[in-house]
Amino acid sequence: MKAATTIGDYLIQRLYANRVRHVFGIPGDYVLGFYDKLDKSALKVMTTCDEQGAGFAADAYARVRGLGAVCVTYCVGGLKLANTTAEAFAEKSPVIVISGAPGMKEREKNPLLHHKVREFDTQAKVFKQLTAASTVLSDPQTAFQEIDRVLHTALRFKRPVYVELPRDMVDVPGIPHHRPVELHEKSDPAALRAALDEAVDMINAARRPVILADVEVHRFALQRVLLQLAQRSNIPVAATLLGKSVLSEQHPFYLGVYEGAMGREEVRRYVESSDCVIMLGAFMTDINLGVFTARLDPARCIYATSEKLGIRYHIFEEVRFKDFMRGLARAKLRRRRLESLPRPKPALAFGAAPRAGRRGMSQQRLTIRRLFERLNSFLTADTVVISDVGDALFGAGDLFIHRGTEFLAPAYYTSMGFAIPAAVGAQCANPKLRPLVLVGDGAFQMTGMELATVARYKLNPIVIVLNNGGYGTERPMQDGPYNDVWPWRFHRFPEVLGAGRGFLVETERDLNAALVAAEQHTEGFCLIEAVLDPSDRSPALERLTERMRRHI
Ligand SMILES: Cc1ncc(C[n+]2csc(CCOP(=O)(O)OP(=O)(O)O)c2C)c(N)n1
Ligand SMILES: [Mg+2]
Repeated sequence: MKAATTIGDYLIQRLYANRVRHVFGIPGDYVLGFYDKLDKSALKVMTTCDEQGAGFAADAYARVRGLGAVCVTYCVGGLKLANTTAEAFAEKSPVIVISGAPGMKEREKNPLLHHKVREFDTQAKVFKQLTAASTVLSDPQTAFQEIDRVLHTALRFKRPVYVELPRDMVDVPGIPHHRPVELHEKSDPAALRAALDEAVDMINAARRPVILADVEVHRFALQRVLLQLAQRSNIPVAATLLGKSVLSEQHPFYLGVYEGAMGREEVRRYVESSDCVIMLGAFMTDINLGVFTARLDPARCIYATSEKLGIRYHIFEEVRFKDFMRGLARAKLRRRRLESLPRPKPALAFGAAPRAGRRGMSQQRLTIRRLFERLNSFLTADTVVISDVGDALFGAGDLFIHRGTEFLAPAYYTSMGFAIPAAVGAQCANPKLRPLVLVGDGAFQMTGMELATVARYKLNPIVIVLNNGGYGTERPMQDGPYNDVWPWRFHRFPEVLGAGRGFLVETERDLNAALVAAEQHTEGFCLIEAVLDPSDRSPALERLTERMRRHI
């Protein structure tokens, strides 16, 4: 007779059934039993240096693969995931946060067990605030249903969920013959039809409609549908910074990144002067839309997300984002004449091809503008660009993402420390991708030790540390000694780790040599320390600072 499925086994089965193959985290006694199960399962445990690293890795994994998982011990580990879970919530990344906890029997007389904060449920209460659904698997009668419920929520809303697993429940069987509930959510057909009719009328009557594509197009894997919609109608597409790379930036109808005041002026003007902005999967956030400088009038907008569908001032209930987008892509939209658009031109100032000769390179000291110009010609379809917060993010807005190149960044929540652990997650999620990590010296200090995780699991990202001697982004707003950072010798990290290759880059020529070498060194990671002047800034940060100054 087949042994009954335990709660721990069921959780693992459901993760596997939803394409999860890696679980990031650090063990502890409250979760050791479950770690043993994970170790014996088809899932691979990825031990990181710090729980925050595990959280960021799981977030990036979820962004690339559709679902991610992190597993830690009670409070000392779990509470370190508060920040990464907040980010996953804010930026719509479906991460399953699994935490071990004291057993239900141990809790009976409310003893002072180690790692406990105030009450046994303190951590669960914290995560209730940070997730779309949470559960404590304390009852074998409901445990399987609870696992189904939270997973369903994560997949439906692309948000993180919390699963607490008391250590004495891991091996307890759940109810027999349970069948997992599959996710099949349908729109109300009449509401969908009415919404599509109204949207099509509005778009067809518009003089110059424009699509603004954001993060949910990516999260719901609707990139092809977006492409079809744009190709059938010839309506131009702008992306937000969070949604960057939803569409190849080489398409004739691609406009560029729309970021309000931060973005290029011609993109801003085009979007804001349109009489019909079709916002697909968009977030009305400040950084994403350029720190409150975006001017979009709801009367001219179609606003479709997984949570809300609004057409002008009408709100439609029971219409799924996927169905709406698919419906639009198939609808009778007027096919327009393709205008010549103010498209970004990829800067090839370093020579026409990535490995082209030495034309244009010099002993000039490297600037951030030239760094990004050179990177434009370095990207391939197998690159995933991962930007940390700082000029690594602002500068990357102007990068010219090729067909299939992915772009990951905490462009809304903007927590420093994302990029290096995210490289671990992204490469596990899709081993064909080689991450190109852009990280400031300040952000590197926070999670740079996850390079040890990179080394341990033989991953091979190319990490570029933008070393400008401190918190460069903050200097134009307000400067002081608090913005300085200790001058680490970043390029010597590989020596300390006994893995990878380091490069010190001070001139344009150094950069080119380092990139060519890094491209060839695929056996391990490469760390390129790019020395920049503390007062140097990317054109995007320059634009933002300039326009903010005018607004203050
Ligand atoms: C976790 C976290 N702490 C603080 C901040 C505030 N902050 C935003 S940008 C920045 C400076 C980033 O410095 P660095 O990584 O060196 O990049 P740079 O601005 O120099 O390009 C700081 C401290 C933040 N966004 N996230
Ligand atoms: Mg810096």
